[in-house]
Amino acid sequence: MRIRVINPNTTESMTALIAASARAVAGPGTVVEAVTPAMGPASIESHYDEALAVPGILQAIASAPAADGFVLACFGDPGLDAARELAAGPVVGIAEAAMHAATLVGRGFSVVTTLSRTRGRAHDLAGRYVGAGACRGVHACDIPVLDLEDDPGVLDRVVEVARAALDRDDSDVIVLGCAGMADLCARASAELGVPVIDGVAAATVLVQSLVTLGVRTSKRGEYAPPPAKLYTGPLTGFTRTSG
Ligand code: 5HY
Repeated sequence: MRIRVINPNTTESMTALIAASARAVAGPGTVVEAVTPAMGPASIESHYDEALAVPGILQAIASAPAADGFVLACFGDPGLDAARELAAGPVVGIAEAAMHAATLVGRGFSVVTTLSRTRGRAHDLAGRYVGAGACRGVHACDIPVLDLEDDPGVLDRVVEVARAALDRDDSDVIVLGCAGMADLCARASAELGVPVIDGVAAATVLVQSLVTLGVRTSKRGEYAPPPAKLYTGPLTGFTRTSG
């Protein structure tokens, strides 16, 4: 099977980190194709960034008709519903996958994310995916997304925030709130002594399982292909001639 893993921001080095995490859990016969959109924000840290990441994501979906499934590798799960309308195969966001996985291995999880301003989005997604009760808290380490790669103290900082979160939230699982934290997962879990969930790996495994189950996104209702429609200006290329 072929899984296209989309990094919704345009930073290639982050796509490489995401690819390594996805390939580490891909089964024999699963080809992981990690891609960087042709347009969008260098990182996603606001609603504005998220909104403007969506056209690049949809282009990356539309240009892979042969892919069996897709992973949206940004913790805000930007454009998830639109991507499900467009794609035939399953589309899973890393926040969605990580939160579901966390509920399978503990009673309550805490999210450790990058900037404080992204916490609201994580809470909203938790409410949608697993019910507000499962997510006991969302905590920021206040490290910008693109600094995660070169900041030598990032692991210590994430572990420090996670340890405080476990105590404060009385939680027993940590969810990493950014694709750029994927490479910290095993070391953080070893230091904390609790499950730590990397959404990139969790989403890759979930898509792989759905494809193996032979299930795809239902096209009966809300996720039916978008209707034919004219788009203008810079979005002309998104014009749809048939539903
Ligand atoms: C992510 N931003 O996973 C999110 C994390 C965040 O560019 N990739 C990004 O802070 O919301």
